[in-house]
Amino acid sequence: AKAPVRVTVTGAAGQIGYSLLFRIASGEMLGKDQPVILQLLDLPQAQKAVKGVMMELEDCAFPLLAGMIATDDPAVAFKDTQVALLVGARPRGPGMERKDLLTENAKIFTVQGAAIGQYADPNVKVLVVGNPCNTNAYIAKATATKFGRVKPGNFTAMLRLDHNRALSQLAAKSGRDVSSLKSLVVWGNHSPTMYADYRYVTSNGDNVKALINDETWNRDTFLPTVGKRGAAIIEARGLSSAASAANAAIDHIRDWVLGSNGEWVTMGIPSDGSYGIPEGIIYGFPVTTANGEYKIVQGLEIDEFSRDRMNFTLKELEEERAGVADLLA
Ligand code: NAX
Repeated sequence: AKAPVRVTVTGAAGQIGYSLLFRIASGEMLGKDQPVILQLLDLPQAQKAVKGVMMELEDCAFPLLAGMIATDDPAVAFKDTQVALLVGARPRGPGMERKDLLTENAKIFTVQGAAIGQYADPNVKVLVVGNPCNTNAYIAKATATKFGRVKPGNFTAMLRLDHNRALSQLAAKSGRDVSSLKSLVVWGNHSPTMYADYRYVTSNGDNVKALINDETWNRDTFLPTVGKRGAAIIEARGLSSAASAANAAIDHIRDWVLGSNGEWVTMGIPSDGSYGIPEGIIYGFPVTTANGEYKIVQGLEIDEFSRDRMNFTLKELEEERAGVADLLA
């Protein structure tokens, strides 16, 4: 049997945690033959609720669940961890400005980044889900890499929910099966400024943009629908996306660890300068994955409309980075 993989989940008592943990423990993320140990981090006041979730995990009698711990100490939660899902974050409260949200979260991700940098497995794969996820990943990366053990490329942010949302809108509009759609990319920030780029999408060999043949739909319906989907879910459900976010996190890590078989997926990763995106910024790129590594899809033509959109979402990320710069100095 395989040795268990240590998986850390932060914000384990939250609503995404509740949709995520059972699927990790059942083998949907790392494979049906891969035992896991869950290391659950949440705030002191949430420890009782985490214990409750652990009781339910026990009651599933998952064959692959080789152990679990709950803690409020990042040093314990990230000890030897091989996969870390950073879900817990400070939500925006009433009257809180965007800038306050950024700095409150910067504090959390500096602490967690330092713990990852010191205690995690050096090859740990980190996915940041907690918002603002690109900039939180940037902060965790900047803090963790100061210890010289974990590489910057191990820090990623979740654009996969935007990617999956865009796929399903394209399937509905084109009348094609969602599973037939290949080669979508969502550039930039996980925010309404993201740019879902459908120019290269194919379905059974047909170009989907040509099938739809409606640029007005792209600009006035598709991009706003995907960009505002999170708000639409809150409006309808009274709570933010949780099961779909957990599903996207599973997709992201599964593809990173087990490979995408040559297909493109979107990951928020530190830019290497590709497509003119400044190095180090955590930006949504098209990647293929194999052997636990991701590689940016190169050579795509960037037309004027796309460049404008890519710059717009980049500008927001640069502003976020500037907003936390003094905390990282
Ligand atoms: P909840 O409020 O249900 O749960 C958050 C949990 O995190 C709570 O149990 C809280 O106690 C814990 N927490 C807070 N600070 C912590 C810290 N410093 N260390 C450890 N745990 C801490 O939120 P939920 O709906 O689960 O959402 C979690 C995060 O995901 C939010 O920031 C949310 O904005 C973000 N999302 C990101 C998405 C993405 O695509 N990247 C989509 C869904 C979601 O909006």
